[in-house]
Amino acid sequence: METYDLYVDGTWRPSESGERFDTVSPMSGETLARFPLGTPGDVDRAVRAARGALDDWRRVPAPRRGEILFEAARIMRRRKQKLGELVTREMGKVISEGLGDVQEAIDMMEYVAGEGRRMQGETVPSELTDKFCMTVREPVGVIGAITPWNFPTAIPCWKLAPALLGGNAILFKPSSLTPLCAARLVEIFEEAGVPSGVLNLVTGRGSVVGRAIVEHPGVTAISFTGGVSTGKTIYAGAAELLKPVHLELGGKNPLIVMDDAMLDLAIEGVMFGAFGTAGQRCTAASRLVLHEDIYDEAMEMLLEQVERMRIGDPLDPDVDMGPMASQGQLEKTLEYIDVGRDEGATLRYGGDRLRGERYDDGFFVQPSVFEAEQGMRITVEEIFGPVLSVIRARDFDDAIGKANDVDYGLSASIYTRDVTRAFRAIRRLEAGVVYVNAPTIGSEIQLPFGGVKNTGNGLREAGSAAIREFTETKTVFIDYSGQLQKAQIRES
Ligand code: UN1
Repeated sequence: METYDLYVDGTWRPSESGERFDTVSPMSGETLARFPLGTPGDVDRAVRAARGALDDWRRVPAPRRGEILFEAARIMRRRKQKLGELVTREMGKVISEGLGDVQEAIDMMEYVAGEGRRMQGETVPSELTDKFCMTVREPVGVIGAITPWNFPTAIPCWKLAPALLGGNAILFKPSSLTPLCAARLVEIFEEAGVPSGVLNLVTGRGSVVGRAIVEHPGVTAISFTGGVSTGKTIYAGAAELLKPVHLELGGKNPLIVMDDAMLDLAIEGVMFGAFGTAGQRCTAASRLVLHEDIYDEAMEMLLEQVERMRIGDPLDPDVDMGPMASQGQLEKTLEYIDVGRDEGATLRYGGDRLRGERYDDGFFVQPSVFEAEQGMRITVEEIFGPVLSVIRARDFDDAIGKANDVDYGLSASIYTRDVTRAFRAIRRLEAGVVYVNAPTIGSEIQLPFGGVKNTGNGLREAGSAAIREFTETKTVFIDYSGQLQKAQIRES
């Protein structure tokens, strides 16, 4: 059994508690590795290491920091197959998606590495003679990166890569369901040449380690992806210290299919959007809004495909859906299925835990399809499982109204061949990411990612937002006139 330590100040060392937890395969229940339960004292040591490393790291020219990221991306490419398999073993998504997770991490590293030679500021004219105005991008300081289990390599890299490029030091606290993927990432950054103390890994409970990171005055800013209630706790805790926080929280994403849509394409998109990653994506299509004229036909096509889904060992390339990531996720999914039944939604497929020799050791649940009314709990609350609510819409306006009738706003999609409707939907859908004729999942890293309403706090990550998120703007005025010049104060 592999036993890991914390990674602080460039060395792997035990936590002061001496206690550990297991990371297990959601497929077989087998323990994959043991990790330390970090303490506030461990966080403090890591913050000191990060603070100590910051001065030298921020003075490394950004293109050089970028070269380290290019090297990390190269190592990751070489290990893509192994890492992808690890994602699948530790988290349970099917192998094609495990590899996709790693590819998204690589994409982000390469994108951000190139930014090392850009990191643009602004130059604008001054209102005064012989005066120069510009902005430069500077490190924020020590970043607390608190990451989820559903994208155990991609989401950490959305945060770690731009934070490193920006010249920051980092406290990395991964989900306790996927610490092994996190440790492998840290090893890659170490091998690529990230100096000691710049990147520190502290594993353990969110309520202990996460809280200590949020409350430590030496941590300058927090970037968090996860659930709404944890997000609110972090936001409130950080407010006390006026600490900048970036939050990427839940979704209840609608996929609208209009009466003129290419139905085969749309249903294929629904299958991938709703049941990819067993519905455990913030971007999952958890609501299918069907125009009433194609409702029956689309429903029939959908159910036929859901019945054919192959569920089982996610390492088997012929399997469509693996287990839920944890016992907790399985229970939450089953609870919501009960909620749906109780509130009168019609269960058209699924609804049960899968039993039998192939399934008993893992957290397997059937993909489930409800016919529901918009407004029921299963249509407004995030389930984070393979549960799809199908909602009937009279027309375009009704579909958009129902799509927007939730507190979240991450991604949304419409299938239509009518360009007018497509553009109207783009304008009217309340979401940070909108798709036309494609499912709600699969955002590319060179564009900003994030949502409106309760999905976040107005910020974005990835794309052009990545560097903004992890740098401060410094405004600089240089007066070379040799005299005191007064802005705004004029003769007339
Ligand atoms: C998430 O579920 O938290 O757009 C992120 C997508 C992926 C990222 C999902 N690129 O579905």
